[in-house]
Amino acid sequence: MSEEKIIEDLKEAIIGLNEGKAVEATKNLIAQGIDPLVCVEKGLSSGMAIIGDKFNQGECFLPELIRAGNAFNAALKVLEPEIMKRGEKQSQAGVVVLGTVIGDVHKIGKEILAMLLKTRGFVVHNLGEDVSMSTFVSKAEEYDADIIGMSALLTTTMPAQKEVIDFLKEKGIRDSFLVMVGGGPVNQKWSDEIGADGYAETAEEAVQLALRLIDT
Ligand code: B12
Repeated sequence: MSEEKIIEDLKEAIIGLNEGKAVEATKNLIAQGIDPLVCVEKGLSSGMAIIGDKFNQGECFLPELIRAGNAFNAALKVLEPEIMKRGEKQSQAGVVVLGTVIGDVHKIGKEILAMLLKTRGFVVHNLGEDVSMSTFVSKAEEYDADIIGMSALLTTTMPAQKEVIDFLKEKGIRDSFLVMVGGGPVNQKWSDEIGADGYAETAEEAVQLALRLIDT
């Protein structure tokens, strides 16, 4: 079977909300030696984008989003060891505390980012989802983090990224941490507006950003 066909199968499995098929297609892709990041980008993420559009247009609802999310996560679990194996391990690029902001339970993009950061030698403390402002800051202090990474997928939860930055300023420790922000509705303009140190659109770009931030 061709690479395109299996990637299409993976994308279709996400659109079809079929966890079993997503796992099967992922295993086929690994067996064929296809780059796991291509599987994430062209298979899983593009399938999920279509589900998002359908949800937007009222063609599918919350239960379908949940099932698509489960299929995505199951496939990602299969890919994780392969991604880790291929990563260019470096020694201790830096320490990152990463989480999805308060009020927001979207985790898929953050999990991909956590995984990719680990493959590039970052120590990642994944705080999970629905993370409060004080947790971001206290964990960053506790782990002596270089970077605080915040994901927000809802326009209504984006302001929580600003609140964390404002809280750091209030405590007089803004300069102790680099802050990067991301997630669907987030963009460079927002990042500049709230005084973050950087924004990236994809997890791959976020890793490059993290390396750049640490470098400077
Ligand atoms: C799956 C999904 C869900 C699942 C989440 C499952 C899970 N465990 O994560 C569930 C069903 C729980 C869900 C719930 C809701 N959802 Co939802 N969901 C989605 C969906 C379809 C996909 C999100 C996703 O995982 N994408 C795939 C990943 C790989 O992409 P990503 O998250 O954007 O991450 C990439 C980048 O953004 C970046 N990145 C991510 N984080 C970070 C962090 C940093 C620091 C950096 C630098 C980069 C970075 O790297 C990632 C990889 O490249 C999107 C639609 C879409 N197109 O995004 C809607 C979407 C985000 N949801 C939406 C909504 C409205 C909701 C609900 C409010 C629905 C409801 N009525 O209850 C609830 C909110 C629940 C809550 N309080 O959080 C809207 C948001 C609209 C808006 N702009 O505010 C969207 C856009 C759907 C739509 N088109 O309307 N959802």
